[in-house]
Amino acid sequence: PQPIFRKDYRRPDYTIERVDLRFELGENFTTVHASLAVRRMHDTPAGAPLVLDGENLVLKRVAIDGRELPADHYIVGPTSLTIADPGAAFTLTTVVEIRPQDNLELSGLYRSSGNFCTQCEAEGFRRITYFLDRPDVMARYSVVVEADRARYPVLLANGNRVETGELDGGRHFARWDDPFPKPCYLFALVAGDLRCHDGEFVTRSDRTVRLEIWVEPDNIDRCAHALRSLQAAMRWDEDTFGREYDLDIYMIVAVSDFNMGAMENKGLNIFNAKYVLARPDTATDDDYDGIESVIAHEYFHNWTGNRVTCRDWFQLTLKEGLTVFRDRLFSADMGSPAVARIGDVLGLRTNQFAEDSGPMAHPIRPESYIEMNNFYTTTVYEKGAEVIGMMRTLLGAAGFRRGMDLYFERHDGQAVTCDDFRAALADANGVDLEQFGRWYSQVGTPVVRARGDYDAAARAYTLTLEQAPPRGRDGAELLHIPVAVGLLGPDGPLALKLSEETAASGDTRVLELRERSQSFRFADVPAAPVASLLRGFSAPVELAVERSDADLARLMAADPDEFSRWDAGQELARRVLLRLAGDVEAGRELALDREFVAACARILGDERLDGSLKALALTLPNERLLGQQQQVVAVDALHAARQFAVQALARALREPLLAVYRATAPTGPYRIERAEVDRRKLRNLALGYLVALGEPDQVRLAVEQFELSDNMTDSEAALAFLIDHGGPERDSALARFHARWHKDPLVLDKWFALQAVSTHPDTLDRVLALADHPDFNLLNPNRARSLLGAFGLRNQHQFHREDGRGHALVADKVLALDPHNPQVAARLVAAFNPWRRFDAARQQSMRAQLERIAAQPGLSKSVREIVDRALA
Ligand code: B3K
Ligand code: ZN
Repeated sequence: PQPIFRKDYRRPDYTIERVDLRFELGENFTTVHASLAVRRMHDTPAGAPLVLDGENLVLKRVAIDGRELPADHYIVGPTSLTIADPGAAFTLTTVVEIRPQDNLELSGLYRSSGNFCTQCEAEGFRRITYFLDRPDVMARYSVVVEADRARYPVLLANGNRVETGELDGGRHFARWDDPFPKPCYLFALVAGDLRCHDGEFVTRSDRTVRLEIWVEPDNIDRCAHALRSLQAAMRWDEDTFGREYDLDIYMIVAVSDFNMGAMENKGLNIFNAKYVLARPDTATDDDYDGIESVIAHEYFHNWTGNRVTCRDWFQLTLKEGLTVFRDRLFSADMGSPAVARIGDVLGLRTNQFAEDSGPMAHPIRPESYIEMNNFYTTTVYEKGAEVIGMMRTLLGAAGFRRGMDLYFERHDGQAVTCDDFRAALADANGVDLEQFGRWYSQVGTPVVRARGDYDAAARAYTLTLEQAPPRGRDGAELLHIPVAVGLLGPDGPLALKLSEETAASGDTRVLELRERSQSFRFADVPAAPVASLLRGFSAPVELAVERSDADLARLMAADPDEFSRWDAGQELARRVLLRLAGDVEAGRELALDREFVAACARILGDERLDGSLKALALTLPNERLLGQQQQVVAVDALHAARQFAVQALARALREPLLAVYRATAPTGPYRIERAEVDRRKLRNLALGYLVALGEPDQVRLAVEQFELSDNMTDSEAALAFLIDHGGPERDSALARFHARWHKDPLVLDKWFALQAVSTHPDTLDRVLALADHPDFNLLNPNRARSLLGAFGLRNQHQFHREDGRGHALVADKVLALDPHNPQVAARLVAAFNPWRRFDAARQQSMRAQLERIAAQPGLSKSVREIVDRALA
């Protein structure tokens, strides 16, 4: 397959203004009637052919303005329908047959739990009917859905339901009209036996919007949190960005087979059930948060994505980076901003930094792709959100809002580019974002070096910041980087005064680094300060600065920026763990740094910190993050070092940890509220350390918690620790959990995932056995991810076993899945991307698996693209 390049963008020759669809849904096949009002673009030469996209369609009829098209007027190719010289404006009618029941790719129209549903982004609509399947073709849709009434009592599509009725043979229909022009990737249809949890929202201009959450009948008692989240998101977007919802109805449907998290189809979101369903006994605190943020994300797309959409798929971050940024602002407002930010940054560093330094590295606005679905990446989403966040930091909250307002004013109803967005921000504020624009085209994580000089006589502190290109990418152009800085004096944070300023104010300054190297001079600094750099993680860069462990300990204790306190602690922990890994490799005796233990003890006892922040601060950096800091990832030594540190910390802090565990016992039934979440986070952190001691008394605490808790947060945590511990307690807990939950897919996914991420040395054998478990189903994306995704992408130590058995297992499953669901297989095969980062034996093992996959005849273009890039 040939790549498609951003530079080759051309507007379409024809556009489609109106779409009338009729779906006759059936058990053996589905017939799709389409009437498209097509118009030739004014500068398209007369006679230019109309080339429509289509995939896996059986064409039954094609007519123009009601007249059958003679066979020599069109050509049906494997992925297209070409019509010679169709005219300047006409109605094209096609009738095609499709087989949703055989659609295991879960792209286009498919079946899940017996119901019909769709997924069209990025290029699934062409698997439903012949169309100009590209986001810059925006049309008004009218859709009739016909189906058997008994099996499919509920018939949904985008927009407003304008007509329903009975048909012969026990069938019925519904007609839906969507008044807003949209690209076809936002088309959606659902038919099935579903129940509705409903509510409403009154907009600020006093319109009542009906809210409907549709689920399979058994799940009707798990929708309340999703509805509340939706209402909160609607209110927040009005308050924060002045954006009001535009239709009279907003629907969300939860399905069990879904390739990703959710989809923002106009007025009819379709969701992975994982991001809708929650009940205290089935969903954890983190699940509740995940639901809140994904519901909000899809809702926010109504303005950033749907009303204003992307001109072409290279612009994906226009809607995704921006919408992730918006859902993060929302989550920060709903809960703890510091906790939210720490979570974002952990994810960015663990996943995005790794992607950006490996074979799949690409700019947030890619230059080329073979399979677009491979570019729904952490770079486009999360780094894209960081880029938006930097512009907000540079413009300030009010300036950013002005820019957003102008963006909507200029582009409502259009399909636009990232440059259009940046221009709106710049124009609304009269600033120049030209240099900043390079963030859209550069690859890799830039490095910012910092050096401080204190001049006691002048009472001045000079901070020199320097930017260096990402590792291995010399020649990269200079970026515009906001670096938020504070200074810590002996008695705490200093009020800052840059030498050009007249008076000191505030304790944070955003310095704008635009040159290779720039110096910033702070005046009236009474004593040598410790600099707190990149507060709030003000730019997605790697910070290189020489700091003593003592400086870090001081930042950890006294930085007023909660994110930076956490970050300083993590850096200290990283150093301690990397030194320990060195000791492991050199065969030296291991001992945990006393200063580090003391710092951890202080955090545990710090009254100013809430439980969630304590838990985050006391969680040691994961093995993947640690590996990124090494030339060659020392898989076993890192694992041994981290395991040792956990146990040593638990030994040193046994009594305070026990005290914390006792003091945080629940005092009533589960409640999903901030203080309670904090309490559970801290309690489970303490339990994890205690169980790691391996002592019967502590293991018993976990067994009791597992057996007595009334909620999934506490039982899942206890189960995870028991799995790592092993032994009979593990087996009996797993058996009980399975017996209780095996009919509940989302909970059973946890049962698989916990075993796949375990640190226990027998994990690989257990994962192998689980892959043959009767409840395992490779074709269900959630289940495949829960076992294989968790193992291959999150369990560094077991996946990268030296004997290569972990690699072989994942490669086998990639090959087994690829013929059915290439999108999910492509996500899984990415586990091999970092292969060059490992030692010779592991490199050879991974490379051999990549080559085996590459040699597979008929490999999908999705997996082929990833594997070819990895081997290149
Ligand atoms: N826009 C969808 C993702 C579509 C992925 C296509 N492979 C969900 C989201 O980001 O909101
Ligand atoms: Zn999105």
